[in-house]
Amino acid sequence: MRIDVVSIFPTIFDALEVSLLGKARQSGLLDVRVHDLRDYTHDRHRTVDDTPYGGGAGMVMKPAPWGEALDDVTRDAAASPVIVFPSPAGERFTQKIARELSTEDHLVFGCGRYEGIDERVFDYAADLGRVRLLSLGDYVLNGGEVAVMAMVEAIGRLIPGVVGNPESLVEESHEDGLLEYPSFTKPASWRGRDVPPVLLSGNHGAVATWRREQQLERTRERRPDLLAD
Ligand code: JBE
Repeated sequence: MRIDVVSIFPTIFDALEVSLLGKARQSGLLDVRVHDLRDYTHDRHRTVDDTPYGGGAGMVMKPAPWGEALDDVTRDAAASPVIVFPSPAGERFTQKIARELSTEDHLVFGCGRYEGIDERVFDYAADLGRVRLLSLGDYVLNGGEVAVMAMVEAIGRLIPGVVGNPESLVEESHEDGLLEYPSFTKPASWRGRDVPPVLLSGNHGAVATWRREQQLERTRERRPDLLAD
């Protein structure tokens, strides 16, 4: 999969070099290209923002650098990419969306800063690919960069071969719509706290039943909204 990221803080994405995703990049499973939005400006100050029409606080990202950046990263693309703009005003990013996006050949992420991006950019991007505004959650970040890091990690680890043992993917929180069951390792007793005896019983059926009950109980307590779906 090819991933292009456009940002005014490209070095934030240096963190993608490490760990699992770093290995996936080295082995060629993931081709991540990070672009500095300021490279698509032509003035001496490399200006990417301006004051909002209609007044109001903050600055808005100018459409021209975005237009050139999106033209550039989609130019030699094989197929129509999905173009993601992280935004607190977007649709909620979920494991289901991560799964969908993990099957794409080419993703483009546009990281906004300041009060946002000139709205015409989203309309223009729709001529170049399938546009999605996606939100990590109902809180406000300073820009899209941290949200894109999270999305790239969630999507990248679902690409076959990126996570060594595919079985470790299926038993995780949210893959079956429930929270994960609790995990324990040795020793069986630690600081007066014992591992639930069923896990030491060797009875696989009983273990599976107990884990399922734990998943349901935790989900009911912590995330009743998931059970409603
Ligand atoms: O979740 N997000 O995608 C965001 C992007 C930019 C700012 N705040 C967010 N929550």
